[in-house]
Order: sequence, then structure tokens, then C-alpha cells
Amino acid sequence: MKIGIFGGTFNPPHLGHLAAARAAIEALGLDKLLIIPAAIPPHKELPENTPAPEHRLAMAEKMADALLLPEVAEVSSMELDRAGKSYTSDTLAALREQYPDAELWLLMGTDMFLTLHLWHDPGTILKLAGVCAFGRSEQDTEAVFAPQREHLEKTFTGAKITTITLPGLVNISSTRLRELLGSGEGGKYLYPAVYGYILMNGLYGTRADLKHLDIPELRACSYSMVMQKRVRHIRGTEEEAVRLARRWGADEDHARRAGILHDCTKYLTGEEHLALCERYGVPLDDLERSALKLLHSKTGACIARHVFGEPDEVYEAIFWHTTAKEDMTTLEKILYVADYMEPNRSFEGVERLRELAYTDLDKALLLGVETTIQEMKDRGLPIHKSTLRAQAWLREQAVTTEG
Ligand code: DGI
Ligand code: FE
Ligand code: FE
Repeated sequence: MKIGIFGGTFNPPHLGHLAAARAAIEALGLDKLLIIPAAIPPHKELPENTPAPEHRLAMAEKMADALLLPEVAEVSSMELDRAGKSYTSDTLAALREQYPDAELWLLMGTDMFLTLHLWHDPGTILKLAGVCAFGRSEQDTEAVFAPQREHLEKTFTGAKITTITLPGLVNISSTRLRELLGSGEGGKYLYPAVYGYILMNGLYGTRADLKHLDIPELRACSYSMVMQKRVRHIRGTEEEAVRLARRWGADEDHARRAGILHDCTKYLTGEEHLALCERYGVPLDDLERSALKLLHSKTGACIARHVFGEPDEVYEAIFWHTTAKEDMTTLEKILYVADYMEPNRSFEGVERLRELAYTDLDKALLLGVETTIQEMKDRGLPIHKSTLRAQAWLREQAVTTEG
């Protein structure tokens, strides 16, 4: 087994780190990548506005999730859990014990590689692991790496050193990035979910008014709350909802915001859902209490309203996006249908639903509702009363319109 070890302060983890992680997995053929945030880096002081360890850990986890390789990428809190300075030699010794047969590869950027001989106990480091250095900019050519590689190979017999270049890599120093964040910029250097986490927790002096976010910031916040594999669906729903709003004359901005936020609580635990419903006074029936899937639309609506200041229209659309109901507004219908047939969805009959969505919105809605009812029946699950009421209402309407 080949294990890559990616240490650093990750203060914050940015697109450069992400690209390096991706490239290392690919270039070394890693079976596992351990992302290990340092507690106290041996070579420098943590700047004053460094977020608490749990925030750095959470941001590292967002970065790991962004790789979309759950079997490979993993965050370890081993250095944060260990007292004192985070010496790489200690970390490698612990990993060697944990994985006696694995091939360990230590990943690092150019600056770190060029000073490796000055680290604490470089002999142990080079004995326990191979070193993979990645060039952070076009200037990091072989000419820069070679003398240090030769020096290390000569001093530490048996040292394994390899280098990769990441052409066109986002080149930003973390110091500069933190400054930018403090003045309301810098989002473009961050993976959206990490940026959203920073905004929602007010890290690095960001003082974003969550109730008046622009669209990119709203997306970032929503994505920071979910598993990254869901982001494609959320983006698809946003875009489909906007297209449908144009087609059916609904408010495009409301449709967009409802799409962005509709599944933001999808990964909360049952307890968290129940606590939010309690806090915001959402009454629940017995089925809702026991069916987690029915709760995320309600808690998502609460977060949209109370955290992001969304208006009633957006709240209601999110609230009913899973079950539908009778007497729906155009925006409510649009979100329900967009969620069902956005471009990333695939199931038998989705083409018919896509066609109807742009020719007869009510028929599309009824088809969605009846597909869900059938699916619940097939899976032996109880059907929610709102879903049944929506069906009755839409059937009634169809009769009236045709008659
Ligand atoms: O959140 P998404 O996956 O994008 O889609 P969604 O909000 O429509 O949620 C779909 C899930 O909700 C699906 O697993 C079935 C469940 N669901 C929808 N209507 C009912 C239902 N579950 C029960 N028990 N009863 C329903 O009427
Ligand atoms: Fe949903
Ligand atoms: Fe959804």
C-alpha cells in the first residue's frame, strides 16, 4: 500500500493544496492520502488570527471531501491531538507503526523541500518515507530542485526523492490569502466549500453579512454544509429552476436562491434536524419524526430564512420541495420539478418529465408526485399525507382543465 502524507498548517487550505493533493494521488498512484494539519509548526509561529484547531480540521475535511475519493483521502488529527510542536519525524514514526508494510511518501512544496536538511531529524524522515516535492510555479524547474536532491541523496544514503511540477498552479501565499479574506476578497483562491465554511464561521476577519450574500458566496455557504458529491445535483437544480422560472414567469432570483439552498441540511443527523425544528417552531407529525428524508426540506427552509434571510417565497419552496402539497405556487412547483429532473438525474421516465416541465408544469408535477408514490409503494415505505394531497389536488385540476 502506498500512502501519501500531506502535512501543513492549512491556514486555510486553498486551491493550490487541492491541486497538489490531486496531482500527488495521480502521479504516485496513492492508495491513501493522509491530510494532517499541524498543531504547532516547528519552523514558524502561527499568525494571530489562526482559527481554532477544530476549524482547521473541519476545513481540511472539506478539502479531503472535495477530492471525491472517499476511499483514498482522509484527514488525520494526529498532530493536533499530540502536545507540543508537530515534528514530521514523530508523525512518520507513528505512521510506520500503524502501517508497518506501507510505502510512505511525504508530500511538500518547493520552499519546504529546499530547507528539508534543516528540519528536525531529517535522517529519520528520509529513512521512513520517500519525499515527493511539487513545484508551485513555473520557476520551480529541475534547476532549482536538482542541487537539493543531490545533496540529500549524498547525505542520507537510501533517500528516495521524486519531484512533480504542477503547471499553471494557483500561486498564492497563505499570508496574502488571509489578508485578502480580511478585506472581503480572496474567495477565488479557495474551494467553495472551504470558503463557505470561512464565511459562515467568520474566520480570518471575514465579516460577511450572511443575510445579504451575493450568489457566489451563497453557493459557497450552501456547499460548505453538504458532502461534495451532492454539489453537482445542487448546481443542476439551481440552473434548472432558473430556466423553469424564465419559462413560467416566476422570479428568477428566488428560483436561483431556492435551488442553491434546497438541500443544504441534507447531511444533518436526525437529532440535529429535530433540534432545528424545535428551535424554529416547525410542528412535525409522526412520519416526519421518523423519516429523516422528510425533515431536510423543513430544516433547509429554516436555515434559508433564519440564517440567510431568504423571503417567504424561497422558504416555502424549499419547505415543500420533497413532498409537494396542494395549492402550490409557481415557484414551489418549479423547485419540486427542477429537483426531480435536473440534468444529473437519471431514472426511467426522466425524459418524459423533462419534456412536460416545459410544456405543462402541472402535469410534470403530477408525474413527479406519482413517481414518488409508486417508488414508496415499491419500497414498502409510508407515503406522506402532503404527497397524497398534492396528487389529489393535481388530479382534480387536470379533470377541471380538461372538462
Ligand atoms: O433531496 P433530494 O434527494 O434531492 O430529493 P428529495 O428532496 O425529493 O428527497 C427524496 C427522498 O424523499 C426520497 O428518498 C424519498 C423521500 N420521500 C419523498 N416523498 C416521500 C418520501 N418518503 C416517504 N416516506 N414518504 C413520502 O411521501
Ligand atoms: Fe431534497
Ligand atoms: Fe435535491
